[in-house]
This record gives sequence, C-alpha cells and structure tokens, in this order.
Amino acid sequence: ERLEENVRELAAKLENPLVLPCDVTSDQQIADLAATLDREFGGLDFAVHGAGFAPADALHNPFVETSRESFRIALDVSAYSLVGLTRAVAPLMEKRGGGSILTLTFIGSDRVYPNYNVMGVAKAALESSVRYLASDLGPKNIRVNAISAGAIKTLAASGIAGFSSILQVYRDRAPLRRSVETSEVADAATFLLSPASRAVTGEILMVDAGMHAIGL
Ligand code: 0WE
Repeated sequence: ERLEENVRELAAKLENPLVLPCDVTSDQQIADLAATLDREFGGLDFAVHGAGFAPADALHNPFVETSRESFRIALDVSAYSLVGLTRAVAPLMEKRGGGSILTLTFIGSDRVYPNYNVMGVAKAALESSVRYLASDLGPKNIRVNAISAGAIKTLAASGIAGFSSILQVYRDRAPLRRSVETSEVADAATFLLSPASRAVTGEILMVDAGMHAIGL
C-alpha cells in the first residue's frame, strides 16, 4: 500500500495499463491474479517476478542469529513465490505457444556480502528454482531465467547500512569501473523476454559491470 502511488504513476505511462494486487505469500491471490489476466488478455507472453523480502532484523544481525520465522518469511516471499507464480501463469503461456519468465537475483546467493544474510540463502534457492522450473516447462516452450544485477541504488537498498560503500567498490574495482543502472537491467530483460533469447533457459545472466569476474 505504501508504494501503490509510485506503481500507479509508472503504470500510467503504459499504453493500456492494468494494475492488480498480489500478495505472493497467498496461493489464492496468485490464482486470482492469473484468472484476471486470463479474462482480460486471454493469455500471456511473459512475466517478470520482482518480489524479495527479509525482515529487517535479519539484515542487521549476524546471519547465525537468523530466526526460524525470518528464514521462513525470506524463503517464502523471495523464492517460493516464483514457483507459485510460474505454476499459475504457465497455462496462460501455453495458450500462446510458449512464454518467457524472468526473475531478479543478486550474487549474494553465491558469495558472502556483509548483512545480505538470509537474502543470500533465499537467492540461492531462487536461482536453483529457476533451473528446476526451466527443466519442467521447457517442453511447453516456456523459458525461465534470472538477471543477477550489480548493486543499484534503489528504494529497497536505501535503508541498508553500508550500501554506499558497496557502490564505491563497483566504481573502484568492477571491470567497467562503475555500478549498474536500472535501464541497463531493463535492456537485458527486454532480451530475455523476447524471441531474441529463444534458445536461452535456466540461465542466470550477470548484469553487473563485470564484478562477478573479479577475485580480488
Ligand atoms: O535483494 C536485495 C535487497 C532486498 C531486500 C531489501 C530489504 C530492505 C527493507 C529484502 N528485504 C528487505 N527488508 C527490509 O525490511 N538487494 C539485491 C539489494 C541489497 O540489499 C543488501 C545488499 C544489496 C546489494 C543488503 C546487504 C548488503 C548488500
């Protein structure tokens, strides 16, 4: 609700906007969303999953202190939601002869970033889910991929202690000597959602100014 106005402002720039609610922890709301999309459009060509959340205390305290409840919430919202969403939209994509599903991840899934903590564990589960979903849905010509974006100054990141120092490391050490912009992630997303990437599935595409290639 807090961000609804921002979403509506963005959507108003589209040709034929339709804004619908979806709490991704609710199977019912995911089913309702898919039913409305089916009724309004009669099918779907692509879907972008951009949901991620861990309770704030889990991003501040040492990882070893992560509670069972914070772990459950982070994995439910950030990883299971892709499985639930994919299952719901797959029939709409089948009607169109296939489709492309995209999610967003971060390299904190593979390597330790201070304070990323249980989000890293959730992103590891998300990336593995991308591969298992790609395997299940490939025969229906539905592709499932992720973009692993470099650190970007976003609203979600603004509350994170030490985030500006992460951006500075990108400027100092990434092969391109800079961090990443949202428009650059959008361009990669356009590729993965379009037939230009028709033979690409189960892939985690690094859009990170080359930071992943650096050891030290
Ligand atoms: O995935 C993320 C962060 C997503 C996120 C953000 C918040 C802030 C508010 C998930 N849950 C919450 N919970 C809240 O209460 N990123 C890729 C951005 C990010 O977050 C970091 C990073 C980076 C990069 C946290 C610590 C270190 C690096």
